[in-house]
Amino acid sequence: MYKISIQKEQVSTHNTMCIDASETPLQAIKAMFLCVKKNKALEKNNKQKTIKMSTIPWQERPENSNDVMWRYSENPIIDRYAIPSSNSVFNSAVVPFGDGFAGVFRCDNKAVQMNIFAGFSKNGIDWEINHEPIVMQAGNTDMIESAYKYDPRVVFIEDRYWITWCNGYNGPTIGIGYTFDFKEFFQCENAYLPFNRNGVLFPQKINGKYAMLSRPSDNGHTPFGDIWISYSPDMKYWGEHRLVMKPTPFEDSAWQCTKIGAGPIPILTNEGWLMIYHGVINTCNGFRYAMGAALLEVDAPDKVKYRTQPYLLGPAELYEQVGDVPNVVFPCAALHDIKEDKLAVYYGAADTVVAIAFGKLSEVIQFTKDNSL
Ligand code: BMA
Repeated sequence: MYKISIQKEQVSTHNTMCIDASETPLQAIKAMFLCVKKNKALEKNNKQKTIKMSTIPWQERPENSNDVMWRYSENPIIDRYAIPSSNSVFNSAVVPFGDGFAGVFRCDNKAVQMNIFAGFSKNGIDWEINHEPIVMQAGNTDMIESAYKYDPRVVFIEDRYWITWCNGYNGPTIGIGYTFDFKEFFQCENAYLPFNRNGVLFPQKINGKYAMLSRPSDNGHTPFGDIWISYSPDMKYWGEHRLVMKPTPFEDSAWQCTKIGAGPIPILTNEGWLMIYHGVINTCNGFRYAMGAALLEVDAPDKVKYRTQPYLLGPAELYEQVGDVPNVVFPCAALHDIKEDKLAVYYGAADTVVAIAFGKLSEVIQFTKDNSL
């Protein structure tokens, strides 16, 4: 065994590759090269953090609206044919990056194969999406099989951007990966057994552990689904699974009576974790997806303090009602500015395009408290 002395914290998720697996001198040299490269990326990333963050996309509430959340007037912001190969671009995630924003986009191609693509934007509205999908290298595992990837979420934790997505490995489960620069990507162990979807990480450790919401499901169009939370010491082994919330009784709040799933990365507020989620009702014409919010206890996010009885945003505009799958509002990301009291939620519309909805953070929180189930 060839040991390499590199600070453990600096390469924590590369441990398997950098230290334990160095059986030959060649492997050891390769591993060292990788670690040095990673540390350079880390330094660069730390420098980026000192750059002033760009302002998030924003538009005031229209004068004729009393809604707690309202749509961007130029929606949809990303067209289905945004890249040459795409049939649709939807259910995508964005995050502040450098002096602008980066994102991971779900682009289904014209064979309707699902994959994730990196993209960049100065203002969070106009996006340049790479024409080639993300290529993963091995992160904390050698097994990076993936028949398909869809519905990504992205979050910055500690020193890197973590990505979760629905990963095809003998059925859908939760894939995890990370990047320092949105150029090189590393795939880790899947979090759970199939079948699972909507894996959403918290932006910081809770009681010393990484925390992730997810939605155990089936191998098809799942006619059920609760939100669960699980914890991990190392982003590899997940356990301490706890139920967070279930669909509601039909008579209480029918828009979320069939299944629910976490959406954007939860936001830490004075009233707890603001978790925006999707809720589904099964109708004569199939599933209808709308968006609601809940407030979870800060140190025990399996405890729901409040949860909206009415939805915050449901499919009502043409681009939400008409597309490859009609009547879908599917939030996967949010940018927020606590000081400015602003929230911008990115959602997939009708499984075809990407759109944005705005709200005042304080009003969304108050609405959630005042209209709780
Ligand atoms: C879910 C997922 C989402 C999709 C939604 C509506 O099961 O597949 O990607 O947006 O259905 O079709």
